[in-house]
Amino acid sequence: MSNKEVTLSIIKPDAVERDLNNEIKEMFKNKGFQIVKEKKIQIEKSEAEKFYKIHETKPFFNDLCTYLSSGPIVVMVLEKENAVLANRQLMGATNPKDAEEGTIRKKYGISIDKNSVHGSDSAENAKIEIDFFFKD
Ligand code: IDP
Ligand code: MG
Repeated sequence: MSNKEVTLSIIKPDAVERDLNNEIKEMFKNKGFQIVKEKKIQIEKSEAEKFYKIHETKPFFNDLCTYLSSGPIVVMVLEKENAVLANRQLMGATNPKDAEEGTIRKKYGISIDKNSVHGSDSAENAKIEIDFFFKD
């Protein structure tokens, strides 16, 4: 049965800063993702805190929010069969050191905090995250 899904992807500041937008978008397209919405923005730290609220008790929360708001990001809605899982697989492990060959984080990630991309971790969170950035 077909399960066309959408998921939220973010190209994080470390990758935008290195001009990797097009390379990363090509990796999505080559895997059959359609980029159905896209915008380049910079967010306030307070918005990053809302976006990453699920991590608010983690020791890295403050640095994470400072980082996500430190420069331009590219926010995208990706569509494909089983997009949430397919995107997590293409992204690779959170720590680029653990990411497999062929993944975005293996190729471009610098460190666990500067790991180049964000991707929703469930269909439910994808909806929340897409609304967060694209609700008019
Ligand atoms: P994910 O991005 O692979 O879904 P999460 O566990 O949701 O990983 O963490 C969100 C982000 O927080 C990660 O992408 C990474 O940038 C950062 N992060 C996660 N764990 C650590 C850590 O132990 N130290 C520093 N930053 C971390
Ligand atoms: Mg996550």
